[in-house]
Amino acid sequence: AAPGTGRGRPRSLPALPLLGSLLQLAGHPQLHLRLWRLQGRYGSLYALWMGSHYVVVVNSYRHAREVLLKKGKDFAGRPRTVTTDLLSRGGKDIAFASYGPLWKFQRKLVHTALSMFGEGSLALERIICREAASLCETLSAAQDTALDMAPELTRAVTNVVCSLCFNSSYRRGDPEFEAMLEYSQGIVDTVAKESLVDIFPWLQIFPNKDLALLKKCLQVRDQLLQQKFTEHKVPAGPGQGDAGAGVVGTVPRTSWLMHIPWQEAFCGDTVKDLMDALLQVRLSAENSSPLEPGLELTDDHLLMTVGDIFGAGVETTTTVLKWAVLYLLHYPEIQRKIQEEMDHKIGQVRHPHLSDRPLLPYLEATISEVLRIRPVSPLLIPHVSLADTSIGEYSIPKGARVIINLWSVHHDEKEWDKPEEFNPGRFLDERGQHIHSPSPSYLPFGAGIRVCLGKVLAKMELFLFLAWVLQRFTLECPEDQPLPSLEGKFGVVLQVQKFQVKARLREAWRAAS
Ligand code: HEM
Ligand code: PLO
Repeated sequence: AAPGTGRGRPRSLPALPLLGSLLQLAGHPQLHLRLWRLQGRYGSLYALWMGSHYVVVVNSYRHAREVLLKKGKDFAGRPRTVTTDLLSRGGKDIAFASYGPLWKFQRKLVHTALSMFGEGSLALERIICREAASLCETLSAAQDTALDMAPELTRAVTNVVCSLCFNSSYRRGDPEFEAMLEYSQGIVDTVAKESLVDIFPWLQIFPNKDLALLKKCLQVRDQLLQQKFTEHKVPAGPGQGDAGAGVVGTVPRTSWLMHIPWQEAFCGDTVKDLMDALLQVRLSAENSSPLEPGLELTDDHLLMTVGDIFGAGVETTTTVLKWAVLYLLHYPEIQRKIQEEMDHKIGQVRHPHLSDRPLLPYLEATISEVLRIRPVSPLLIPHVSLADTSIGEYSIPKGARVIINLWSVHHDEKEWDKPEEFNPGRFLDERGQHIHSPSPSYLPFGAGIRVCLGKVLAKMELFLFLAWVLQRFTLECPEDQPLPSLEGKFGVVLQVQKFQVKARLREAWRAAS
C-alpha cells in the first residue's frame, strides 16, 4: 500500500457478480438496522457491493470523525444516483451535488444568507413565534379531541422556511399547501431509497412505480418553485441578455468571493428573502467578474438550491417534532418535568423566547435525546472518496461510497448507557443545570465540510415550538387508542408512523389566562 493509505481493504460481505451484496440486504427495509446488526459478523467497519458500487459502511464514531472531520476533504464527494439526479437536476443543488468550486460557492452563499437574515435575528424569532402561536390556536380549537398533529406541525415549520425563502406563508387549508404536503411525501417515499433503480441505473428503461411517482411529484414541486422564482426575478439589466435563458456568469473563486457586496446583497431594501438574496448576489457577481464557462450559476442552480433549503427545512424539523411529541406521549413524567421547569422559570404570563434557552436545560436535553435516539438522517447522505485514502488502518480507493451509520454511532453500547432507553438526563451535568454530551459518539447534524446547513435554524425552531406548546398544553394518547409504535420507517429521513394526540389545555395556563 502507498504510504499513509492503510494496509488492506475492510472486510467485505460476500458479493455476486452484478447483484453485489444485494442478497444480504434484500428483504430488510430498515437498512440502518440491517447495517447496524451486520457489525456482529463483520466488525464496525466493513465493505459491501451495491451492484457495481463499492460501499464502505462506518459504524463507529472514531471512524466517522475521521471521515467527516480529519479527512473531510477526501470524503466530501456525493454519489450520483438516478433519483437524486432527478431531484436536483443532475446535482445542481447543495445536498446531492459533488464537491467542486460551484458547490462551495452555493453553500457559502446560503450559509451567509441564513446567518445574515435568519439566525440571530429578531425577525426570525418573531416569525417562529407567530407560527407557534397559530399552532397553539389550532390545538386549542381541537382541544380534548383526538388529532393528527402532523399536518399542523408541518404547516408551522413550512411557514417558517417559506417566510425565509419566499417571504410568504400558508393559511390552513390552502390548496397550494395541500399540494406541497402530497408531493413532498411522495418524494420522501421514493428518493434515494437504495431501490433497484439506483443500484442498476440501466433498469431505468423498465417501467418502475417509484420512479414514476417521483417524476410526478417533482413536476408539481418544479411548478411551484418556478412560480416563486418568476415572482422574484428582477428585470434584466442592460447587456444581460434574455433573463429567461437564465445563464448568467459568476466566477466562484475564493478571492473573488471577498469582493461580493454582501451587505448590499442581503440587506438592501429590495432583498426580503433567500430567493431575492441569491438573485441579487448573482447580479453583483455578474457585474464584477468575467464569465467562465462551466462555472455559471444558472437558474437551475438557484432553483435547486432553494428547493433543497425548502425541502430540508420542512421535512427534517417536522420529523423531529413528531418524534418529540411521540416520546412525550410515551414518557409523561418527562413531559411533566419539562413543564415544571417552564412553570418555575417562565411562568404563564409571558411566552417563551429564544433567550430562555439557558433557563430550560431539561427541555434542551430532551431535544438532544430525541435527536440521538431517532436520528433524522440515520445514514446521513452517502459520501464519496475523492482520492485514494484511508479509514483507520484500512485503505479506501478513490470513488468508494462511504455510508456513516448514525444509528450505530448513537446506539453504541460502549459509548451510551442503555442506548435504547429514552433518558434526557444523560445530557445534563450532575446538578441538572448544564447541557453536555456524555459521549463524543453524537453527530445528529453530521460534521465537517458537509455538516448540516440548517443546524442553527432547526434548533431555534425545535426549542420555540416545543416550549410554546408545552407551556400551554399537556399532550396525551387518546384513551381509546394504544400507545403508538416507536419504530421508525427508514427512508431519506427516518419517518414517524401516523398517530393521534389529545392536547389538553393545562390548568395552570387556564387559570392564568
Ligand atoms: C445535511 C441533519 C435541518 C439543510 C444534513 C445532514 C444531516 C442533517 C445529518 C447530512 C450531513 C452529511 O451528509 O454528512 C439535520 C437535522 C435537522 C436538519 C437532524 C433538524 C433537526 C435542516 C434544515 C435545513 C437543512 C432546517 C435548511 C435550512 C441541510 C442541507 C444539507 C443538510 C442543505 C446538505 C449539506 C451538504 O451536503 O453540504 N442535515 N438537518 N437541514 N442539511 Fe440538515
Ligand atoms: C425532502 C422532500 C423534499 O420534497 C425534497 C428534499 C430536499 C432536500 C432533502 C430532503 C428532501 C430530505 C432531507 C435531506 C434534504 C437535504 C439534506 C437532508 C436529505 C428529499 C438530510 C437530512 O440530510
